[in-house]
Amino acid sequence: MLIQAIHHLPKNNYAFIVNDKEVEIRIQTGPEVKKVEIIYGDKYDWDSTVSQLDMTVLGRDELFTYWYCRLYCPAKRITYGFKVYGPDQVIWVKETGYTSEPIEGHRELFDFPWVHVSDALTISDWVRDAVFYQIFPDRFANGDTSNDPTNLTPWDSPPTPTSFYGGDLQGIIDKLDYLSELGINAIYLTPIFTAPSNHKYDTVDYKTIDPHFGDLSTLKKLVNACHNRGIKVILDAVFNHIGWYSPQFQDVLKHGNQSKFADWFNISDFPLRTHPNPNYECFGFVASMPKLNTTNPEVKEFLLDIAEYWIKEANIDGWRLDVANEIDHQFWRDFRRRVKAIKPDAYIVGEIMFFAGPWLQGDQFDGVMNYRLTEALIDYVAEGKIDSKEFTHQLNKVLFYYQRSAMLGNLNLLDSHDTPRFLTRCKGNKKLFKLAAMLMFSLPGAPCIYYGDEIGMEGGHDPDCRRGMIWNKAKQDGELLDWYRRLIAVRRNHPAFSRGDIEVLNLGNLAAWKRWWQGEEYLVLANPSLEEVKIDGNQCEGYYIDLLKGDKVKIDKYFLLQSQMGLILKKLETY
Ligand code: ARE
Ligand code: CA
Repeated sequence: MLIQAIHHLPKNNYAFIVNDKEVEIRIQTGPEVKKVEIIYGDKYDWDSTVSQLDMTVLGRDELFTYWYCRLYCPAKRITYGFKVYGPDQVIWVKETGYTSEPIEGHRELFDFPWVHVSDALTISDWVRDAVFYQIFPDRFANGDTSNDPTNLTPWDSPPTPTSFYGGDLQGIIDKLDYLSELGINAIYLTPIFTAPSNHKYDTVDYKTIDPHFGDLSTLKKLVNACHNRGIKVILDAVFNHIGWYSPQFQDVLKHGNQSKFADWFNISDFPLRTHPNPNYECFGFVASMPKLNTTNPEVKEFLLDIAEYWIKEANIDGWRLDVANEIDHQFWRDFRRRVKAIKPDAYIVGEIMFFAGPWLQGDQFDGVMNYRLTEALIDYVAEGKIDSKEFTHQLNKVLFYYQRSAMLGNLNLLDSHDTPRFLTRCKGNKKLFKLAAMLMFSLPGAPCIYYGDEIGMEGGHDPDCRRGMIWNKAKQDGELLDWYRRLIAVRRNHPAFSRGDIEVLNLGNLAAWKRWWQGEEYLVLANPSLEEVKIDGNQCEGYYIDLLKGDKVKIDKYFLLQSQMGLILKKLETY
């Protein structure tokens, strides 16, 4: 047995609170392990409470098998160890190490000392059930030509890094019928505060709406109109850096170390310079985006006040946090406290493209933009670089990375204003694009549609992925729009997809998983390959209904899934 492959540590994603009386425990082993038992009890009453339970396989990746179980712990505390069955050996795993001697007593075991629900990451219902629509305001719809910037680029010509199209908040208000018909129930707007660029990530004034987008009253009107339709609105918090033209940075440029804002930034020496490299910290090497010193209490207060201001003033429903992983954890802990104090169900979602476990422990974010999943879908569906087995491994990794509630609070996306469009990655292959969208809608985490994906918009790297939204019906892809409407309806009518558990299956060269919720069971199958594939194994035999087409389907070991096709099925009791 590969003893070195065995890993467990209390808390994090290996032991976490499910509810006030239940914890989930997970352990990693090598692939050869046949069985794992957990031995657990209350350390204050060990002899009469000690019990044992078989653990279940949660998933596998290329190296490891992950096991889990849920433990009911009425005393709100649990102490535990593991019994691991290898092919030729049985060992017991304790906090102090591995032994071939059976566990006796609790002294050397792992401990989950108390179930404090206040420490747990709980995701609000609306977030779990959300279907987001991401809007880049300059490019979505121009509802007020009187606020247009000068030198507009014509709506249907290709974007450059500096072109303006005239889109604004009134334009979004005008298109709410379209969004309601599509079925989305949440909107994420990239930045809308005063800033010189078209993307507005170089903020000048966090307390005013950029005049090309509208003003406070337009934002209030938009949020109210959305709320009346059951649509939530979140904004982009660009707190890692400020814009070159902000009064604070301008003051430092002018007064150097005599500026009262000198400590708002991290500056190596004065005077400031930008060549050959900036002598102050910034976002990447972008001199026009000086990084804010969020450990300075004045800066922190300035930013936290902004976070509260827009919730109080315009009643927004949460924040997407730009470059969230480059700001200190203490800042985000206070951010969460302040935001949740005024809106307990506000959504806080970080932009983190790497492993985000440390931010998803309950004290900082509700979720992250799940770019790891995006990458797996690109490799598997769009580019065919990995097969079903490898995709399943990647998926299990993404699922195992985080505790369960964080999985449900993540924002899943196929693309965004920072990446090429998914359809373009598929080289225009609609079958593959539809398949990827289907997979995203059937996985845990709120799906987020980047404006225009639903009507077949294409676009390469930034800025090409930021073209003007196509409103001419003749140029919209009606087949895709219909597909998206159906996917959204399936997701919203069947809570298993937004709230339920998931089990990833191994059915040969297919991606497959089960979802279930309150006695209802669902099966998702996908085959992006160029060949028809036969189901391998009998883990899902039975009768189902195809939720996208309405047909009845019988799944058995002879079932063939066509090339570049996917299915979302609901299990039927009888045929
Ligand atoms: C401009 C150019 C880009 C160029 C960039 C860097 O357009 O082509 O790559 O400069 O010099 C905003 C604008 C961008 C602008 C940028 C700088 O929207 O158009 O880019 O400002 O002026 C990394 C970060 C991630 C960040 C992306 C852009 O980890 O946080 O880069 N995303 C946010 C926003 C952006 C925004 C900013 C941050 C800055 O969502 O829109 O940019 O406020 C790989 C890497 C990632 C990298 C990613 C880029 O996956 O692994 O680390 O993300 O590519 O997509
Ligand atoms: Ca306008």
